[in-house]
Amino acid sequence: MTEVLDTPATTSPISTRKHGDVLIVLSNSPPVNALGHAVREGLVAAIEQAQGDDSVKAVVIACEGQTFFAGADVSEFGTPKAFAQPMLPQVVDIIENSTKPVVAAVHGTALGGGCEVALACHYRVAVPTAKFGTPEVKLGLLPGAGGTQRLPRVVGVKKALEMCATGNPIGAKAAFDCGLVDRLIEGDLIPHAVAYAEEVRDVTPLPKSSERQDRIADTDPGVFDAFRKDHGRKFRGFDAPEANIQAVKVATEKPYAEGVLDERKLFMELMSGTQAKAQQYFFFSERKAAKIDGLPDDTRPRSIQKVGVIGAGTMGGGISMNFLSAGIPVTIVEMAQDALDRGTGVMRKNYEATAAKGRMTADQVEQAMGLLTPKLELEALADCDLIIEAVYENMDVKKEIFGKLDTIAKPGAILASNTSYLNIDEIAASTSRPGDVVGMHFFSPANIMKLLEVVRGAKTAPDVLVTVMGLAKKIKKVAVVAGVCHGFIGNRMLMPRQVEATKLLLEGASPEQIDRVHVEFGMPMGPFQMADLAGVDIGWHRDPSRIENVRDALCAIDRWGQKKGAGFYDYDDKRRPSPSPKVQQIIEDFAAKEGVERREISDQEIIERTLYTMVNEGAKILEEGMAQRASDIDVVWVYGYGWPVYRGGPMFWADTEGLPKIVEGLKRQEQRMGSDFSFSQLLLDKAERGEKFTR
Ligand code: 3H9
Repeated sequence: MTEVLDTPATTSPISTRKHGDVLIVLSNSPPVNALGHAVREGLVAAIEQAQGDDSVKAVVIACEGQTFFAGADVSEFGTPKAFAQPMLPQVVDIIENSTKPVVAAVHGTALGGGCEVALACHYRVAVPTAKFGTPEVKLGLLPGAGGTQRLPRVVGVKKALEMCATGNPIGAKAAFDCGLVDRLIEGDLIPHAVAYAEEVRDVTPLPKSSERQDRIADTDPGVFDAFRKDHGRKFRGFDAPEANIQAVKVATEKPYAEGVLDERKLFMELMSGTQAKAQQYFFFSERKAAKIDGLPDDTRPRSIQKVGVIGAGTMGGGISMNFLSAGIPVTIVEMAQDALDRGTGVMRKNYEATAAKGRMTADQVEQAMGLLTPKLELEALADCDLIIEAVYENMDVKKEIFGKLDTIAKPGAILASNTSYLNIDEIAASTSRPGDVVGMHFFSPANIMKLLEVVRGAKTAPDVLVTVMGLAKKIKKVAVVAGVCHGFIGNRMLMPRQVEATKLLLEGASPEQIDRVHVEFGMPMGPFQMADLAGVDIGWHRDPSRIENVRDALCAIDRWGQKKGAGFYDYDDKRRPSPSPKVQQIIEDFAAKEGVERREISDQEIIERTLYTMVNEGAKILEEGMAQRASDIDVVWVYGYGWPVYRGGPMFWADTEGLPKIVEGLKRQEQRMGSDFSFSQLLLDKAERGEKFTR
């Protein structure tokens, strides 16, 4: 059969060619075939071409490169291009109204608008590795090109709710099982899609997703509330999940033509809100974080085939699991056999728990554990390409370990410390190769938390940085580069919050009030709930007779937090907290001893002294060059501490509040905060000049 090139690919990202009587419409718009204006225009032109050509009996839409359309072009949002005709809702209608059958041939990720294009096609075929999803909710949106109306009509209400309101994609096999995919293709996608198009080209009437009723007829109206109830915790504070639920519900109540109008209205409401702006900002921030400014262009990563981890405690074990799960062998070293056994036992247990939840097979557990070599001597790390030290926070101990590693590690091996506060340059100075030393600060539980702070020492070599950033992506972490300062980005910003929260207790606020303000703001927990979870005794001097603050007083009477059933709160046997009169008394006694006058504290004061101070610290981090950009700070706080992504992160939030307002609030509290506080000049300057931290 002959193939005739009708449109040269150079003039448009969309090209067409004929294979017999099937018109193949190909998109080539790297990196992810986002549905920007040129792509939309090209698609419409291609459908018109098929309509106008009697020799074309069917159409296949496919994409080149890594993926089928991964959605609307998010970088167009907020620009005139987003509204340039044809807009996506029109494009999908034009596809569905084609009088010739259109087959979507899907590989990679058909996401958002891409999934909507596929839904508008009369048929969908996919390779087994393809994924389908409507992740708009993660951008603070809903599928706005008929997706909320077509999807339930194709896959049923429950599946559509799950996909739209959580944004999680499904695999091709699941998509086939729920009716989203008509055929799974083994082998070359486009020839098989063409063959499929030839099979179905005479079928009448054309199946249109928008006209189907079978999957939504007799929907139990209770399904929506049940879904809300199941996901209430996860959706707390977010606007978009509820709008997605409402839009899917409309599909069950109104004809398609009316449903899409409701969908449009809900979409536009979300789009004009601050949450969508914050979430879209965050999407790009996360990707920007991977980019390191100012490195030589020819910097190439080192090869990492084998990793060593020193310390089989909670951190060392969690860190190791990241590499094992990614198929990278790990040698883990502990000082004593029982600690080594305990550590590896915990790792196995964690994997087995994941398998029990169906997220891993028993074989995968064995595969991962099979890549682990437990050892008792540092010399076993001699052949590792990267060695991560994860022992307790003590500079002398770390220096001793790095001194030894210097004599053991092979030339070119990267030596990393998981320290969460300590000076990487000082650690590096205990070796003869400071260029190979870097900080890799994982967050606990290290096998789960996505954030990795990569601490760049004064002498860290560019290729070491590039290697670690690349490796982070491989182990599914989001890495952010930080400079050497006490606590780096995340923990450094936690400090002023902690200092002011503790002072507020003495001045009259309760742990419950301070925690409530943070939770209402959208944090997963407040500072005292966090202290109880992590352990009130962290950093405690362990001398019960030395009581210098409320924390010491709690530790001295065994109130170490959840693990002891008591901390800032009392806990029942199901770890449910309740306010503690005893703690209240300790706080009041302390206030009296320190001569602190107690008064009513407003929620606004708590915000100003605990959140505005964090913004101020973030500004100091920026002006000292300890973070590359404000958005990196936001990535740290969203992924490391659960800052609500719908507020973008502390720096984006400060911008939305308005920097003059932040400065005004801090000035109001300046006197109360005393010598613990000093203004960031950058914050003052930006507020004065009417500038923002983020774009
Ligand atoms: C939507 O569709 C709305 C409609 O319902 C209604 C409209 C009316 N746009 O992530 P990566 C860029 S909303 C623009 O590193 P991976 C990304 O910034 C959209 N750019 O690759 C990066 O650029 P750079 C719904 C996009 O392989 C580069 O591509 N769709 C878009 O790890 C590589 O990205 C989504 O939410 C986009 N849509 O993952 C899907 N997507 O190199 C969002 C990516 O300059 N995208 N870029 O930093 C993803 O989930 C992942 O990018 C994907 C690839 C899984 C596709």
